[in-house]
Amino acid sequence: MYTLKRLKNGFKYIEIKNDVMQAKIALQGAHIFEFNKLLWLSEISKFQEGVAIRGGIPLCWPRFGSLDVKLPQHGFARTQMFELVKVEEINNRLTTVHMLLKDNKETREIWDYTFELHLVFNLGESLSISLRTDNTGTKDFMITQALHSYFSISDIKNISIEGLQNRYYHDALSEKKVLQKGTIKICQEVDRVYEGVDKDIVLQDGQRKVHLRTKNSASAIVWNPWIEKTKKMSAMKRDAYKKFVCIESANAFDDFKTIQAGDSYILKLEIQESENG
Ligand code: TA6
Repeated sequence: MYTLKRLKNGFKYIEIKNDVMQAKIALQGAHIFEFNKLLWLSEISKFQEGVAIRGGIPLCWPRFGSLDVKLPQHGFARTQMFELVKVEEINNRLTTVHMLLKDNKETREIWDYTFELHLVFNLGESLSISLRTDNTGTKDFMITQALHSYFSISDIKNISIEGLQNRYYHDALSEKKVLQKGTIKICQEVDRVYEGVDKDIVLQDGQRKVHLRTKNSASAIVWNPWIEKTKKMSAMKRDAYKKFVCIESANAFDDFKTIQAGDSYILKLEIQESENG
């Protein structure tokens, strides 16, 4: 069952429920901002056209980061209005949602390519996202992208992240390339782009485990702004850093993708939450 909702300022999202989950997805940015208790959402996030929601899973496309000065940080997709193509109740434990963004006058002004961007969510025992880029034009184009997932956690001091051991990362703070030794624990600002990612990533939070499995992604970002950076971030309370960690499934930096005219590229992510038992 799903309902199209509209806030007083006209901001539109859909609320989807079935026997195993409740989710909310904004049409702007095809931005899922609730999936059971999996995702963190800032209590002071704006829900306003043209402003990215702070939390959930923002879509970074056609760029991750701010390396292309002609494009906004993390690209324009997260502030573009997507079309709701279809909601399908496969059964009482699985609902799929298909949203679509096509190039338009505004996007062509800053990124002169024609494309279709298809987001398909599988909402059930787990959360799966398929991000398909179709190059519908006559010119090849390059993208970097990320599903910039904010995960809700009990407290930043309680968590550890497995699966990135022995992988190099670009440290955005020191601008150095560093080898990840062992499990990741966070006790300071962390902003790292991991490369050569070829294993599932597991976020451990006490007895709770969040398992990330990707397809066609060889890079991942781990980010927590910690105390000082949080003060500079929009739509974040001062203690927000304690309650979320971003583990972002990406094609970022050297993991960029060149999509030939008429071709497509699909990044897939499946997130499974479980309690150790
Ligand atoms: O993915 C990490 C990062 O690039 C950080 O450097 C920080 O800027 C974060 O994304 C949030 O960016 P945003 O544009 O959503 O405020």
